[in-house]
Amino acid sequence: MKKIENISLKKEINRKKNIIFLLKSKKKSLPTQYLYDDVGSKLFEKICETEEYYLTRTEYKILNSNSFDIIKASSAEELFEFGSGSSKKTKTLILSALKKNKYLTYFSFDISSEALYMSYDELSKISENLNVRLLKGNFNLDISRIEASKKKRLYLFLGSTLGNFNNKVAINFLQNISNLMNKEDSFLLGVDKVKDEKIINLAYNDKRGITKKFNKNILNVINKEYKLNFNKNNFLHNTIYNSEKSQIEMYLKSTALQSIKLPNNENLNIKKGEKILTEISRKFSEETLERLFAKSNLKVIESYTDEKKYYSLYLLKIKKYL
Ligand code: SAH
Ligand code: AVI
Repeated sequence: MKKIENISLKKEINRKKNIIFLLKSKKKSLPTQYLYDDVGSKLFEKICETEEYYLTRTEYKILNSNSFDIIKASSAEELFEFGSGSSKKTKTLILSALKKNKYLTYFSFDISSEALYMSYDELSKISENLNVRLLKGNFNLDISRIEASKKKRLYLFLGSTLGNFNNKVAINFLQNISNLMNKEDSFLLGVDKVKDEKIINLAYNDKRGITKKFNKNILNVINKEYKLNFNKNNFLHNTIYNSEKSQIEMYLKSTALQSIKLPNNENLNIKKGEKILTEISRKFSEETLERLFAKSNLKVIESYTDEKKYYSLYLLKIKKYL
C-alpha cells in the first residue's frame, strides 16, 4: 500500500469550540468535511453510481470526449487534483496525458485517507511511467503548503465540489489556486449548472436511500471525533432546493425533542422539527461563474459541456499572463 504524505501542518485550532458554536447557533450546522470518513467516502462512490445522481456520469462523458483536447490546450506535464475522491473520472485525463508525456506525476489531494487509497487502487496499475503521489490535507487550510512545480501543471477541481462552498469560501479557494499557479499552469474546474429543480431534487434523494445514509453518517463521525451521543435514528434526511440561492441544502431533521451532550459537557436541546445543515450544493449560472473568475484573476480559455448543458468544465489560466 502506497504511503500517504500528510501535508497538513496547521492544526485546526478551536475545532471543538467551532462545533459547539455551530450546534448552538439558531441555524444549526456541521462542517461538510465530516461527511468524508472511510464510510462516507465509500458511500459517496455509491451515490455516484445511482440513477438519479447525473453529475458524475455527465462529467465523465464530457471528460472522456475532450480529454485529449484538454491535455493539448493546457500542455499539461503534471496533474494535481484537489478533493480527488477515487480519481475514477480522472483516469481518462491521465491516459491522455500519458500519450503526450513519457513520464507523468499525478498528485491526489484529499482529506480522507480512504479516498486516497481508492485513488491509488484505481491508478497504480495504469503504467510504470505514472507516479501517483497521495497528499492528505484540507483544501481550505493547506493550499499554501503545496509546492509549485517546474513542470506545466494542470490543477483539477472536479465533481462540482466548488458548489459545497459558500460564495466567500469559493472566492478564497479560487484565489488560493490562482496564487499557486505559475504562468504556464492551467486549472480545470467542473461545476453543476442551474437546471429544472425536479432533476436536482431527485439527485439528492435517490430511491435506494444512499444519500440518506451518507448524510446520517456525519453523526457517526462527529460522535466518534468529539465523543457525542447523537442518535441517527432520531433524524430524517431532508433536502430543499433554495431557488433564490440556486442551491440544494441538505439537512438532518430532528424527529423528537432530544438532548445532546456537547464536547464541553453542556446539554443541548434539539426540538422536534429543528434542522442541522450538513451541506450546501450550489448550482451555477454563467454569470455567477464569471463573477467568481473575475475576482480570482482567472480567465476561461476553453469550456466544455454536455448536450443538455447540465454540467460544465472550464479550462482556466491566470488572467494577467494572457
Ligand atoms: N472529485 C471527486 C470526489 C468528489 S467528493 C469526484 O468528482 O467524484 C468530494 C471530495 O473532497 C471527497 O473525496 C472528500 O474527501 C474531499 N474533501 C471534502 N472536504 C475536504 C477538505 N476540506 N479538504 C480536502 N478534501 C476534502
Ligand atoms: C462532492 N459534492 C460535490 C457532492 C454534491 O453533489 O454536492 C456531495 C453530495 N452530497 C450529496 N450527494 C452528493
